[in-house]
Amino acid sequence: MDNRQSVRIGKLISLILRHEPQKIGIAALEPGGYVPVCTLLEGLARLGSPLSREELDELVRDSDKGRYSFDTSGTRIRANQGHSVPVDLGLDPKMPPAILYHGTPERFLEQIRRDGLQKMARHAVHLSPDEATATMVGQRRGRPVLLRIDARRMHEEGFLFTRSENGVWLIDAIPRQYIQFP
Ligand code: HQG
Repeated sequence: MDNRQSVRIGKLISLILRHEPQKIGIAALEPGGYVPVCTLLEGLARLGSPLSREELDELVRDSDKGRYSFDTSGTRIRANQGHSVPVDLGLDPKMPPAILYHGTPERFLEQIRRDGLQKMARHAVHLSPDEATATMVGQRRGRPVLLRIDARRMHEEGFLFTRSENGVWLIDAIPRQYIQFP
């Protein structure tokens, strides 16, 4: 598979595992957000994008953000984060670093100043442990602004953070008083 092909099929796999599992006939994700690998491969073939198990392994291994993972037996696969369908990723709450980062396009700032960070269409607000990643996330849709989140204080005050397998921090919402605006 060349790079263009793997990006295209990666997007289709993200769409299925995060947003539309019904595309391959799955009504709901299994606990942990998993779907059987064989169902995914059959579904991809039916959608006109056949993929071998070896190619899938390669795609999971080479995903630039580590977007997908297999369960311990290797028979089921999930997206590590980014879902819009209801999902219980089965992650235990973890102590976050003192500061976490969120990158967002400039045009959302006014609303975020008013309402804090909301999960919008996804199952959680996504936060990065470093500025560079957050800036990349923000610039997907415009001029990025970097927000610093006082995760230590939130943790001390009882907010629960989880961390996805690929290192993205997830939380329900960030009230505005914990956000440091530039
Ligand atoms: C913004 C990609 C107005 C929020 C990335 C964001 C990430 C508000 C947008 C992952 C708001 C939602 C997630 C409020 C939040 N008012 N706007 N109150 N609260 N927003 O895509 O964090 O490549 O759902 O700032 O790399 O941008 O797909 O979230 O701009 O890891 O693997 O609403 O998706 O990963 O956008 O990105 P998103 P996100 P993948």
